Amino acid sequence: MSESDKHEKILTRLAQQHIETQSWGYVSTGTRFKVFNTPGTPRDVWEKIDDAALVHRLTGVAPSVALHIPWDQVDDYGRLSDYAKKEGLVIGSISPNLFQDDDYKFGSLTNLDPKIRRKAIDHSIEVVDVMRSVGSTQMSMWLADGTNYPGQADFRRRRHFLREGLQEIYAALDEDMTMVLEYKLFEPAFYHTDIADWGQSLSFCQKLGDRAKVLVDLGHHALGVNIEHIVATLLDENRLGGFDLNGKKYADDDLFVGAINPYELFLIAVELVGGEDDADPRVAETARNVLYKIDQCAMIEDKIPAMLRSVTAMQAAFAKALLVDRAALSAAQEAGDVVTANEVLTEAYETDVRPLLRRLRERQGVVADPLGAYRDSEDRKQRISERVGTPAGW
Ligand code: PSV
Ligand code: MN
Repeated sequence: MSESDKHEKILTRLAQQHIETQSWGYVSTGTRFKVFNTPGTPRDVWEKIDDAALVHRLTGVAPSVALHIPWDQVDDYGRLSDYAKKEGLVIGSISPNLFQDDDYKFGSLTNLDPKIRRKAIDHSIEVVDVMRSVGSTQMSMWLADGTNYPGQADFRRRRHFLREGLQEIYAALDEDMTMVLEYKLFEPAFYHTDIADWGQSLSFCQKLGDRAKVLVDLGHHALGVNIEHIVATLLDENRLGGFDLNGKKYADDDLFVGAINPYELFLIAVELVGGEDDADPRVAETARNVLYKIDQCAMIEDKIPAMLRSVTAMQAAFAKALLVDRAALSAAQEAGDVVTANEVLTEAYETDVRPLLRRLRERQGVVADPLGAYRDSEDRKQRISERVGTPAGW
């Protein structure tokens, strides 16, 4: 294939990229020590939609926004969905919230009290109704459930409650809806988390049904864990449902994407691109249907610029992964030539893909430099001057 044909193929794939931004990435959040505000922060869900729409207008690849209920609760979800559509967006995945109620101190779906378990199930089923009203087909489920001390609870008993609860919620989904089930190593619980890793999530998904898949949050692993290997394994099991994209230095620090370890992001993209072209149609289909959702929280940074950085970092990671010379990689692997195999990867990683992305944006009719365009924009000035009053948070 000639260089220009190769670039054409890459541009076609990049034009199909779909990165979902999340409503709570536009609001003021922080640490348990302090929440700092930044000027221009949305005050309600409508303004969060405005910001997500702006990110899509600037990048051309972020046409959906994820919601979290009750953070984004409204009286009329039809109106919310129409509003998003008018702004050029659709509502993407929706998350129930099973972690911010006093009743959940000792767990939600794993709570010993059947009334509390019922409440958690009912809330999640209400979220299915919200999904129907806005045309969302993905429930993104994360549980904060866990314990802080050895002896605090019976692991297996909690696991049984959890399975029953998830089964009831899964059964409430329509045929065209899926559940993506997130895992997290620790926090807010420190001794054990009920779904602590990908294997535990996978085992629940296998019990639920084909429409339950694992969600990988890039911040939810111990340091040094090989996330690209997890991605490959889940692809192979046809159970990779999606990502919560962010950057992390230590744990769930929710920094913007690619800020800390862009090489890791690239290696993950290499697995995904490889999966999309896999000879096994089930693997290829799984890879093509992956949800790419951002899950970052701005603690000190301006939210829209941080979101633009994340979206463009994902574009760059994919562009580089698409540049990998797969034939040369296989040949080096076959020959046991580890140095060349690694060189093939770094060759792609070190390529400057900015000219390619500028060409892509030109074709998509968006600005060449989304972040630069936002910095100088009326949109930014207007947000800062008009959005006075209490910013939205959690
Ligand atoms: C939990 O840390 C988590 O990653 C889940 O995805 C929540 O929905 C989200 O963060 C809240 O920011
Ligand atoms: Mn997450």
